[in-house]
Amino acid sequence: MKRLAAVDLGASSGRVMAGSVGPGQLEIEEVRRFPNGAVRAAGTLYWDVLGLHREILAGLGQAHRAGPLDGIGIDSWAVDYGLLDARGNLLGNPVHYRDARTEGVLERVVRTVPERELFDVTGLQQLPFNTLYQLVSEKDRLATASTLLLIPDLLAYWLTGQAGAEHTNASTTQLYDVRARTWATGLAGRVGVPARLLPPLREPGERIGTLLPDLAAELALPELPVVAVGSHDTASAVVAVPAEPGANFAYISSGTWSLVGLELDAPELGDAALAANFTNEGGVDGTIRFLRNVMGLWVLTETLRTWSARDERAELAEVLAEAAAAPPLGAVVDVDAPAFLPPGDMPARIAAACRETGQRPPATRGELVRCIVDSLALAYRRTVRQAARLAGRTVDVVHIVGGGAHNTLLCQLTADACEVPVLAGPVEAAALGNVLVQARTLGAGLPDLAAMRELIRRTQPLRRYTPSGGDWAAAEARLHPAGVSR
Ligand code: ADP
Ligand code: LRH
Repeated sequence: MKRLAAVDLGASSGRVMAGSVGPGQLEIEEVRRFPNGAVRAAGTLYWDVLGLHREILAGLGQAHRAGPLDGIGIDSWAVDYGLLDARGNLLGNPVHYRDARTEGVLERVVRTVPERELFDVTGLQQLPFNTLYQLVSEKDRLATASTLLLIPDLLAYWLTGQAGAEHTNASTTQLYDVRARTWATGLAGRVGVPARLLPPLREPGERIGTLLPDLAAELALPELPVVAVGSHDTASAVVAVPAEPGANFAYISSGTWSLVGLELDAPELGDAALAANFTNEGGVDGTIRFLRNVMGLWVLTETLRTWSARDERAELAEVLAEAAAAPPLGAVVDVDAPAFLPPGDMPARIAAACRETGQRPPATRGELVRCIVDSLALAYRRTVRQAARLAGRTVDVVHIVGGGAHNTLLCQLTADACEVPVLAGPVEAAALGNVLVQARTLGAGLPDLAAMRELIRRTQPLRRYTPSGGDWAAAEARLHPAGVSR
């Protein structure tokens, strides 16, 4: 048996999980969970990256005390980074991708490098917060920097002293050549990002290094190997999608964001994929994650936050029960509208979106939450269908992994909206994918993704939802009368 620590940092919470892997065996337990999110200071939204580092160290110590560890892997949300100076010191605090500093940057950049060309090289969807746009927004500060490290690479650097960039997360920067699997240094130069900032790439499964001796001593840990996993949380989550061999499956990695798409062997770079704003992110073992970002449970979390800021106490389980009892498909909104991206008053934005599309805004808490969950399921339908059409595939089953797999209303409505069965679970897919890739590196067998998924199917609780109807096409027509829009 190997016992492995998976550090998995989502945009809402971080956790240190301990996974045990042996022949035909896979168990995972939560060792430590801590909140994560934006911290606003002097008008800028930051991450508390040092707080995350402190929590990781505490979690690793705890995990090892509960049973000796054999390795450590780190995955996190994508696109964000820290800059280091020539001595390896952090220059400034990493900024949150929802910060307003990227407003208008994408529009400026595409005047220099047209969208078609950007997509041709990087295969990436246009999101205003792609690393490329974040870097351009702080171009004047780049002269003092010598290395850019994406969040999981930065945290691994603090554990091992080794700097590098793991491929799956590098592929989310829009500075990565999706076909050559190298940094797109020519593109970086054209937008004014110095190529010297981009560190050597490393494959998921590579050993990054070992815990620094002083850290190991402080934590009473051995000098454990730190292994590069699919360091983009979505890449690790897709590893743990319990797809049957040969199945025509789509996946939804449903957490703060919902990442909805297919696993392909090669990027899909046609005009239709560009027009539909699909992305080709790098997956573990050279796969391509052909997907689209759907705004996700963020809209619900932010709604709860808005209510609690007004002292209207609202527990998730309670409002979901009210939503389940509310009339179906009363009002729907396009959750992917840019208005829902920044933090703020989601109930007010939802009401405004309903009025704009000639619908009566939700009148009660239950109706509002029902509107969010219906709208998410509708976006899942739209995106799964688009992905299948663009890739020339059929989809017979949709896997939901991540925290959204706990949401029984959302899972049922997804089966209804997509008109195919939904298989929900595992909830901790990213941590499981992280553990499995480490386990392979450290000699636990598991030669390929199929073997990893087989182990997930055999060991993890999954729940099946069967389609039960609803007029989803009519709901879609309320939002996009002329067909699917971008
Ligand atoms: P991230 O990795 O982005 O931080 P997670 O995958 O942990 O996100 O998912 C968090 C979301 O999962 C929460 O915002 C919540 O909506 C949903 N969730 C978690 N637990 C439950 C639950 N017991 N019932 C319903 N939804 C849940
Ligand atoms: C999900 C995620 C997603 C990215 C976003 C920034 O946690 O990594 O895949 O697009 O965060």
